[in-house]
Amino acid sequence: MTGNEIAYLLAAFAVVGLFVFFVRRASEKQASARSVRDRLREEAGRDEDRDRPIAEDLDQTDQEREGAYEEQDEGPRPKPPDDEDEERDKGLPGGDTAEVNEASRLKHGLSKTRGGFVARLGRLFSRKKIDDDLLEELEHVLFTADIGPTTAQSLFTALKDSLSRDQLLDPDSIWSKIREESATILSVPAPPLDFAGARPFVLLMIGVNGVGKTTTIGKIAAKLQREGKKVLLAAGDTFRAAAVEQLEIWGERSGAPVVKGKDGSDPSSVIFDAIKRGAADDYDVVICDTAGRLHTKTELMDELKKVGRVCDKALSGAPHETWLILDSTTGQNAIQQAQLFKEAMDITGIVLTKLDGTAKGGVILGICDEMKVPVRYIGIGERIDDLREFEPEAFVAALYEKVDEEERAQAQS
Ligand SMILES: Nc1nc2c(ncn2[C@@H]2O[C@H](COP(=O)(O)OP(=O)(O)O)[C@@H](O)[C@H]2O)c(=O)[nH]1
Ligand SMILES: [Mg+2]
Repeated sequence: MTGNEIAYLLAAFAVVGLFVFFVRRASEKQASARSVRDRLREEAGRDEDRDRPIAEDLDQTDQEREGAYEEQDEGPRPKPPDDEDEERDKGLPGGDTAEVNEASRLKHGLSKTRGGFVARLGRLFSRKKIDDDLLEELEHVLFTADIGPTTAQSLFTALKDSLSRDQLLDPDSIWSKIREESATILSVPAPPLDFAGARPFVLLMIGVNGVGKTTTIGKIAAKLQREGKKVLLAAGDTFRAAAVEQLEIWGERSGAPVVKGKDGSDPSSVIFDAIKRGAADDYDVVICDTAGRLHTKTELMDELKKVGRVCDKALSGAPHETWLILDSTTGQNAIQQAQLFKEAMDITGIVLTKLDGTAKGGVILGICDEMKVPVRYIGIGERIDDLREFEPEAFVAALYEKVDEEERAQAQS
């Protein structure tokens, strides 16, 4: 081969090499643009449901409301059981396995919340140098978390007041104090739940539309039926035809019959009939669904108060428990809702739903701290067994479980 030929060959290689290089760079750029777009789209989705104030929820114009109902009338449907469900419904094998599994499912359910303010705390404490600035940053993290300013303040004051100066420079001391204080806040004193305390035991479920009332009723009915209790459901959300249908689907799944009225009938009369039937047919528990939105906020509250009075008329002492259902994805708006409902109703328990789908689960601290009403159950998914009795210690353990790399990355992004 002559020198010229070698030179041509090298030049040809260089051209091919350059071509390949540019093609690869172009495709990498496209991929990264796509992932940024995906992320932005995801974030936009999250933004949409962020902090929709209850006033807006309850004071919509008729037109807006109808639009919302049309959407809802297609209706959330209970998830059909899948193989995993069937496995779970049959119960888990050994005691230990069940416990481990339970803890890991709770941990999994709370992973998004851990990716939120807990991961931010974790990052704060993973720094090599701990100094006075840390306190300031800690205060900032707490105040921008979804626990609400009142609770952030009380947590922060508790840390400053109870830890020595040395301890305040030690991440482990601060970390364990935060856990301890959180457990104290979450352990709202409450009498044990006793469904056998009345017959039938009347459980009234209230809360704004879409928070998960009907779903939670289905999950609780299934749980009680599994425990051998006879459960009757009252379709008290007579404002929307789809709401009755949705409750009926849950009734079929859990094996609990549903008492319903004619379209648009008075919710109180449906609930009255259900309680009377519950007593006559020897049911253990009657769970009452209610509407989450009427024409105005005042009307809704008046309606709920009336439902309460009618329960007592049907069976003296009823409702035996009134639970407010709150959607954790609405963050601090859930605290506002709780305050509003508490003014009208004697709330004896809270169910916090959708903890699986949000980084705002820290709001549970604010709810317990400000309401002093016990959280009875938490919802960690849409399936029939995605409901957990709320145990403060287990919750704190799962919430402050060491934040792993993946979650930290999620929090940083
Ligand atoms: N991811 C998740 N979704 C839930 C949970 N609880 C309820 N949902 C969903 O929230 C939506 C509204 O629930 P629904 O029971 O109709 O609310 P209601 O209007 O208060 O009766 C439905 O799509 C449910 O599947 C939960 O714990 N986790
Ligand atoms: Mg409903």
